[in-house]
Amino acid sequence: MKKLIFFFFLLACSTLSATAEDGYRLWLRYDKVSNKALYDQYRLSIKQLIFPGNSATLTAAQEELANGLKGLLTLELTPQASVTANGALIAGTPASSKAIAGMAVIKTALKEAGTEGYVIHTVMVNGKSATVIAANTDVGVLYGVFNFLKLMQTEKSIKTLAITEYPHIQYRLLDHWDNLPGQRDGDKTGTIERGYAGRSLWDWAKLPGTISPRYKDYARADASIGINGAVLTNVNANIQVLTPDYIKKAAAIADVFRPYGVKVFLSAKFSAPVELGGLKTADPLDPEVIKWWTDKINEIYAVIPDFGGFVVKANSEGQPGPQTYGRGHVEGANLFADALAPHGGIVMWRAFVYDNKVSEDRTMQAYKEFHPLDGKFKPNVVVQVKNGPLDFQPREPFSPLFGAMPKTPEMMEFQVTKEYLGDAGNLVYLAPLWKECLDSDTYAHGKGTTVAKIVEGKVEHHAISGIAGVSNVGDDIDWCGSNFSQANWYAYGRLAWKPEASSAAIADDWIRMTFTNDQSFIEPVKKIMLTSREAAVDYMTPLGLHHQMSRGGHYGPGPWVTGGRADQTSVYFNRADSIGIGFDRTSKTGSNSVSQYFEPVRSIFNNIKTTPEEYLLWFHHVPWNYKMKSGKTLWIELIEHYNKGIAAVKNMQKVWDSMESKVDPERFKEEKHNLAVQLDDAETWKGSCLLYYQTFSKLPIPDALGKPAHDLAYYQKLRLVDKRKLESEK
Ligand code: GCW
Repeated sequence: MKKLIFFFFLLACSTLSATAEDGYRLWLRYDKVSNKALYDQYRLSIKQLIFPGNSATLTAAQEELANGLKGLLTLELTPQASVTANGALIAGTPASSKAIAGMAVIKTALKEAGTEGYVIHTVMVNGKSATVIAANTDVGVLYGVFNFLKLMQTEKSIKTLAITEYPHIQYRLLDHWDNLPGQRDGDKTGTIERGYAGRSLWDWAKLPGTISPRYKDYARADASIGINGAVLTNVNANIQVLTPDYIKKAAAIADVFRPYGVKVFLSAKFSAPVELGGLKTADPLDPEVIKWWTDKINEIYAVIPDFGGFVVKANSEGQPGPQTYGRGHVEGANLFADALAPHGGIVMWRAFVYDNKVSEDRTMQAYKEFHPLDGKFKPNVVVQVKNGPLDFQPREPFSPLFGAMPKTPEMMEFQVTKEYLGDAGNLVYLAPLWKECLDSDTYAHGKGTTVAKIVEGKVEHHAISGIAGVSNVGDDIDWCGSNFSQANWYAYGRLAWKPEASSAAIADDWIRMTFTNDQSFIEPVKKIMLTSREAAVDYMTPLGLHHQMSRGGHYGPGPWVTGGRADQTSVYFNRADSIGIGFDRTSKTGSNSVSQYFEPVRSIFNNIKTTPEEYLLWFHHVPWNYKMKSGKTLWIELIEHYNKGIAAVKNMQKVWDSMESKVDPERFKEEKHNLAVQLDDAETWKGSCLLYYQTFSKLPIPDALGKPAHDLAYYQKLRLVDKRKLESEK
């Protein structure tokens, strides 16, 4: 009897662990296809496998395909040499596969695919129908395999395929702002700056001896969405990563990533020659400094032959840089460029700079410093520009630097981790934010010169193009701190591959792969994802307001934040006074940041009447009683925006609650909890901001628009901290 009970206990445990949804599998779940008709179609289309080749990347692709087919179709195939029946699946490159080398149609199609693209075509071979996944390179085959599996994961027909895909941007990176152990006092394992999903994935203490299985799963996830590089370390850099021991550790990670086409990059601290090398200076023109970096870079390439290069944050927020030694960005960046060039490496020089002297308008600094330097950088320097001129706000206009340096490749920097958007817990799907920027017309080379086209290097014909996303990945079991945060990793990769893709289509794929192919789940959940970013803008910083977050953590509201460095405070940005609110950036009375844009953008933003209302308070100081397009006053509309944001979160809750029967209990509960917190947050944002602004406007909040539940003193004492809890400040 005892034995029997024990048996049932074990059974219960194993069923639990088999069904417990911890989010680890991300969008690569490969659960059995539930649609019977499609399952049958897939089985008929895949009866035979012809996939020769034994390079590390082809082996990874074969393994992924085998796992996918086993999970999706309960199908295990032994690879064969040639097509003998209908339903062959043939994969490889013209070099790895004789069958593919012999197909004229495929070879023609491959001309469009470039070095990382692929084609998936239905063809006839010796009178038999076959599906071909082909590429010019092994990594292209791997990308093709992931897409082929995605077709089945998202329940698309695979009967007649004619797909050609290639990345529109060359360097598609994730930047990890991961600290090394000890970088912060008491750190045993690395913390992550602005990370909300646990600690660093890279277990430096155990490397290179112990390789966590998560490195491979991380690389698989990256490769599945086309990400081809990872900066392992924080841009607030630590010299330690350049020591021989750490270079070996980085090399061990690079070895795991390599088959998946993910290159390793590092951040470089400009003062390393002094701090690590014992030199007297880090002056980029000093021959000893040049030699030090050249030797260091050679040392890295000796163990990481495909090392991607460096990202450098120089002379920004206290980081050392060439200006520390009386030189400029050009001398600094070119120093690295020269040493990296013989190895094919690049240097990503960040334009996120602002002076130690507080300026009249912080948003103008990047342009001011970099615009005059166009044409002076070496060819393997890429200037990395944040999407907006300030700092990853819920909404910013695009940075005026895009298109303003036509002789220099400009790389996009997005933030996937939600520093200013409610960290991992709040549901905010970021694709619409990124699309808004990518689709913005800079007019740099006439109408239609979108930010995307600048970044892709198309209009300006650059040899290099790149995009970086500040990663939201940590060592939490679900990687991103919540299930819906995974969607942002996914969407970032998809947009990096193809900035023209749509937020809705990406969300659709992600929901299907992560949750279910059930339409009655997909449509409502997609809708709330697509409205979630606007909701966050509405309840945090509507109508062009920006940087109203609490000091330091940037999570909750802090419109009253003052003191310390002025251009990091909320009052510097909201400029609320008895007349109105907003930052005057116009040409006549303001900072004239509008002058940094091309016409007609400049004039549109310069005129209060033509400025789109979503950017109104970004560019104008607007009287409280100003009449908006709706005919209502600014004050009333402001209130209504907070209400709209709150209503949207309530709707998200309602929709999610109605999904209970369609989702597993673990993920259902987690999101239910997160949304409850988000609603609380949204209401706190409304109360905090409106009551604070009201001390200037002196206007009432009409009863009908909902009075905040508490008074200003209450909100000012409250501190929305960390993730999911409210704490009172002592
Ligand atoms: O927004 C700020 C963040 C810093 C970050 C900096 C940057 C890595 O608050 O944490 O530092 O941007 O992008 O360099």
